Amino acid sequence: MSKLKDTLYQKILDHRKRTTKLLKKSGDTVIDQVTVSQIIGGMRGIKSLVTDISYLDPYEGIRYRGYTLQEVLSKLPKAEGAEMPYVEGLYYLLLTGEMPSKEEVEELMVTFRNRRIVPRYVWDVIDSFPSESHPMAILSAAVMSLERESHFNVKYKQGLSKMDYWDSTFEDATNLIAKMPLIGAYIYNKLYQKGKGHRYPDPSMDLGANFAYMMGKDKPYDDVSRMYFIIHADHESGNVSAHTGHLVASTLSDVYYSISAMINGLAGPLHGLANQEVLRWLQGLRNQMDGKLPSEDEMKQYVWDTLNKGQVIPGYGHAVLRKTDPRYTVQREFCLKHMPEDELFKYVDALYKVVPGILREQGKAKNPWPNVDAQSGVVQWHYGITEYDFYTVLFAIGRSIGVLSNIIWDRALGYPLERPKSVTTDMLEKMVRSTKEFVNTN
Ligand code: AMX
Repeated sequence: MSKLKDTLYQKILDHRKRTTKLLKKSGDTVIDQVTVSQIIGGMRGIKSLVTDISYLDPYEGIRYRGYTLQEVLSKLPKAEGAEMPYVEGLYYLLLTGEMPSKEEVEELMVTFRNRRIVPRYVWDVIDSFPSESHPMAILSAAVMSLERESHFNVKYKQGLSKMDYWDSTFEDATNLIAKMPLIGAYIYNKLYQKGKGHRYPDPSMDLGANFAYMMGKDKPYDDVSRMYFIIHADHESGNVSAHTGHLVASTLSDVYYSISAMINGLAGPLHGLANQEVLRWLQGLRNQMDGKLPSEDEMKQYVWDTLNKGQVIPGYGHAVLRKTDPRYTVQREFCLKHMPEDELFKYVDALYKVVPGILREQGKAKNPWPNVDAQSGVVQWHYGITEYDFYTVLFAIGRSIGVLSNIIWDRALGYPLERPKSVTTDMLEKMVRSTKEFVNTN
């Protein structure tokens, strides 16, 4: 057993006792109430999922296993001369809750390296897509096509104890994470470089550096990849992509079905696709300005024009966060260091000064501050990835690391099939009529 798997197993044994005790002793304890607006309003804020991989505080932002993003970036081991840590180390941290040593990360890098090979039929699936297809649709299909590789399915058919579900799920998850960057780079190459820029992975490189290499990018794009995959990895369990992955996996569908579904959820403009929307929107402004940097008043006018057309300002607002997203801040700091003179970064910076005030004045958005997507496309654009349809693929590679870690733990703790209850509008109206508040106010 590898060090990671061994450590994970010990953690699982300990954690099972806590979950069993909670269920046995406190199974009927009420911890939340549900309002009509939460039911009609997309289940906002209802406490109904449990995960120990990450927690999203509305004012502080995401913590992975208790660590803030800044702590994760400074404490995880790094390659010689790198600014950003190994992505492999993040997988170790998310799975075990322990900050890995460099040796532990190196062992995991070998594990990933040995699992990189993507079967030929996956390339055929990708190649069979018309070139106008969205890269997220291709990614979803490519991951789906790998389903026949699932160890979990083979074991399940052989008759697997529930206690052992996590083991073959771990194998599947690790196999998939190792392959995702290769699949992503291949899709980029097929769609935008007509297959001419394809590079095989370099066995001496870590996951982030290899992705940069396969994309044909020089330093510091290796750090951009590492940063990008790490900051997008997890955002607790209620966001659409994480929740979809968990929901599908709760039926004991294997990780390929689950991650393909996760990718489909991420592909919506209110979620992962927002980063490409930001770029499209900024390009609209740039075209309108004939390339010159807009004044503050011109910027304000563009924001108001968008709102007055009934559209949202992409990259701003959040269902949980009530402050500037730390994932935005991490990228902003990277931009300030590496590309302060970038024209689009200047646009983003200028927007930061006007959008929150306008959204507050408009009075609809509960959170007027920028989220991760307000910055992420601009970084990619700067390093030559100007095909913004592709940005959500990068998000998906990162997000799969967190969602897969969660699925392994779901299986380890025996979380059951997810099945919330729905009611009809008639029932809802009846329930409201029968409450004390309704009687008193009508
Ligand atoms: N611009 C304009 N209006 C906004 C807004 C924005 N950026 N963010 C929220 N609003 C509006 C909503 O559309 C809603 O309007 P309505 O009452 O007419 O329906 C109202 O403000 C209340 O919404 P909310 O409770 O503040 O947000 P939410 O939880 O319903 O939605 C989100 C959250 C992210 C979908 C929303 O803020 C949004 O559409 N933002 C722009 C798209 C975006 O950046 N998405 C990426 C989010 C991060 C991610 O998942 N990658």
